[in-house]
Amino acid sequence: MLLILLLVLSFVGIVTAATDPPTTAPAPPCPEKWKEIGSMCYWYSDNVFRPWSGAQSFCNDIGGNLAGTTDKTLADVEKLISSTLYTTWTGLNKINATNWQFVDGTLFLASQWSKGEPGDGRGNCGAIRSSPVPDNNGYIALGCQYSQPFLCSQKFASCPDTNFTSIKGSLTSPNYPDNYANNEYCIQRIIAPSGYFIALTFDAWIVQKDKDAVLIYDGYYPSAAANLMATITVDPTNSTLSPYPNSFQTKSNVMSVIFKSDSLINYKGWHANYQSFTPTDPGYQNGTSGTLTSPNYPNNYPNDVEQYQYVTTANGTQIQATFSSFAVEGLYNDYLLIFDGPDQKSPVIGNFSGLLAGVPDSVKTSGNAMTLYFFTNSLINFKGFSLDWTIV
Ligand SMILES: [Ca+2]
Ligand SMILES: [Ca+2]
Repeated sequence: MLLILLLVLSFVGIVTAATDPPTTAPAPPCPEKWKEIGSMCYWYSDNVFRPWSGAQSFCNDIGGNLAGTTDKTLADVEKLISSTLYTTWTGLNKINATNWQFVDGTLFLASQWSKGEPGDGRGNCGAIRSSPVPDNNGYIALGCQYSQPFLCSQKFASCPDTNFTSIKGSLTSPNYPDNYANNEYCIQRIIAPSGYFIALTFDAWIVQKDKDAVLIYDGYYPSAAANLMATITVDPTNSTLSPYPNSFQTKSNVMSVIFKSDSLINYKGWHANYQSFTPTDPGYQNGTSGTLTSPNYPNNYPNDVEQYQYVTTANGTQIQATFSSFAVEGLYNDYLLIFDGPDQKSPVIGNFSGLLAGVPDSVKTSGNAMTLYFFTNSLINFKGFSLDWTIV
């Protein structure tokens, strides 16, 4: 647990705000050149002709299937193909002696047949035609071997904007741990109380590299105040692969996380945990002696604190630190870490929680730098600590 925390903390603070202005236009639900009808995106092949199975392969290659329609979308789909004189392949095909089915799973209703269809022995694949004569509209049965223009469809992204207001929690890609869909565009916002910051840490990442991405903004997206912190397409949990840190920390009380997938190929997605906390700027001391305290000391420290304090003294000196007061919620719910060196990568010389009786009178560094890290969880606070240091 502590190791994970330390790994997380080691990344915090690396990220700097990018200067790219956020775009505020919502992304269209369908990819370019696909038309939105109902809850689906449709793509018409126009002058590309294929036999039915070749048409299905073509649709698969661009992220969809041969199209299905419902009674509600049929008329709009007919309009989409009204410029062609050809009947157009759809995903309809005969699966046994009496039943027809769309390849994308859409339920086919017999009311969509053109008058007199399907007829006997006309073929096992379903094409659609658009005619000025209403009786000739709709589906006809045709031999699957004929090369026809065709119509592909795919679901469009439909994850709703979601705001999270609890102090800690997790975010995932849609459907996680099942695969996300193509064409997703999801905005998830973490909104903490005023005065809080937010840290987000990924713990699972299987996303199509360079094609599907998570964008992290410091601030409310979309708004002019939102700063793009990162556009992640490479596994942030793999520090040897990824140019990104695995943990992102805002400097405001809102974080917006956008997930975008393109029109092809989807994976299991990602999972990340977030934690809101009271920001406490790091403290820096130098010279020959001083006093370090928890925030608000001698009043109780706040919940959700993460605070670093750094002491640096002259070369060749060591630092001896003596507790005059220590009252921190025990069992490491809240704790003070002391590092023997200039940062949190230095060896730990103390990890203290509880009351004064449980901590040593003093600790001593081996060199001229000491780092303190104070963490408090979201419940229960005490008076905190006061630590006098001096060079020796
Ligand atoms: Ca993709
Ligand atoms: Ca606490």
